[in-house]
Amino acid sequence: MIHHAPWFEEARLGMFVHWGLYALPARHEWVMNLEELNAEYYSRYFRRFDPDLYDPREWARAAKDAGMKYVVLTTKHHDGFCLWDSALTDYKSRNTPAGRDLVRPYVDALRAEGLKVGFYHSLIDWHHPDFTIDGAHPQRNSPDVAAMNAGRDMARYRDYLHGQVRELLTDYGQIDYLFFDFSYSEDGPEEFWDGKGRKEWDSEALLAMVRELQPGIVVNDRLEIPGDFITPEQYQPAGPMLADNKPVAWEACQTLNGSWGYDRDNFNFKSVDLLIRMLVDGVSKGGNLLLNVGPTGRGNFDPRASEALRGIGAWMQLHGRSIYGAGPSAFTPPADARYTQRGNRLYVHLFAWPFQFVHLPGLEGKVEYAQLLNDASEVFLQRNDPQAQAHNMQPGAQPAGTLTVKLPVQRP
Ligand code: FUL
Repeated sequence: MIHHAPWFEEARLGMFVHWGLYALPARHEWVMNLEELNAEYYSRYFRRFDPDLYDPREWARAAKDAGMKYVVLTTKHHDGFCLWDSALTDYKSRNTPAGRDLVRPYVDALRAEGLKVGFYHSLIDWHHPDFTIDGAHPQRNSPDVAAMNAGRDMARYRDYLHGQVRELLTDYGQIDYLFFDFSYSEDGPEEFWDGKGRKEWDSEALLAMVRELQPGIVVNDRLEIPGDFITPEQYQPAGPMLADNKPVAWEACQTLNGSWGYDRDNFNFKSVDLLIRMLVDGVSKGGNLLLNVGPTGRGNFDPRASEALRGIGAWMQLHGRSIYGAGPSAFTPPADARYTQRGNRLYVHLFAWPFQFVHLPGLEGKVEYAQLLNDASEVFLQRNDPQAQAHNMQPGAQPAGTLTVKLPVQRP
């Protein structure tokens, strides 16, 4: 059963945080798998995980200043390392130089800033004996499915997974959001579901437990059974997303630079302008944007990430009204534009600034008054404003019903 939480679609913008041991190699959160690092090698990061600058209140403030309404932290990513003090494993931050549970202060900080609390939790675990080959390599990489499956005890793994999720949803008060994650391509190795479908973690029982422990929570769709929202990853869908032909809640998760974990030498950062267009594009199609930051091994944000967040925040401060609680419009925008709508307010987002008029199909006679959002200054409408003639608006041939709006010469 799908749970609708009004806050989620109202919020529209959230922060994803990928943080764990992989912040130390600082070359992608999949480094263990991509470079086939065995458990012994990878333990060098466990022994040195000492985030002396970790201050989740700063994370929360940065998110809030960027206009974000919720934050989602990797409690455990695919490498299996736990940021909370799980009773079910020793592979956790308490046993590193960090010496403590890092999830609790995160939860407290979000609540103090009035942000919704989200957890990410990996369904696969490259540290768990039932998910590795010979306790060494991440399981995914072996072509020998039979050898890999030999001796695996998936019931034991399921108990571990369910038990950890139970801890997270029992010990930290109200949790608003849960992002389960696994990542294997459709045509990739089928090793770990062994012909029984992608239910090795018993999705139905897991989801039922989540709902029982946190009745108000929203859960994503990566258990491979219907969730409360769909999670396009690093792409923008073409239009509203549908399930059974009806629009469903969705959230695009996006990186700043193509990597989720801190990736020091990757300078391929999206511009603030592009990030804002992605947000607007999503809202115009009824979706949220979950924008990722990968904190460093010391626990703070990379300056390049902070700068992007500040840029988004500056824009959100002036334009948040076109984002929060807004969604698609029934009207079709012209090229290089998106509409977002809230109630009877239509917001026209121009991705390219035209000179000097914008022509809006089907809107003639439908708009009472128009203004720029950033400074509330009036803009003239061609047909229904007596001032229009005085402002020399004779736009030329265009389809019937088109409304012409006169814009300032320069983009404000
Ligand atoms: C993927 C993962 O494999 C990535 O590392 C990242 O966590 C992304 C959000 O989901 O499936």
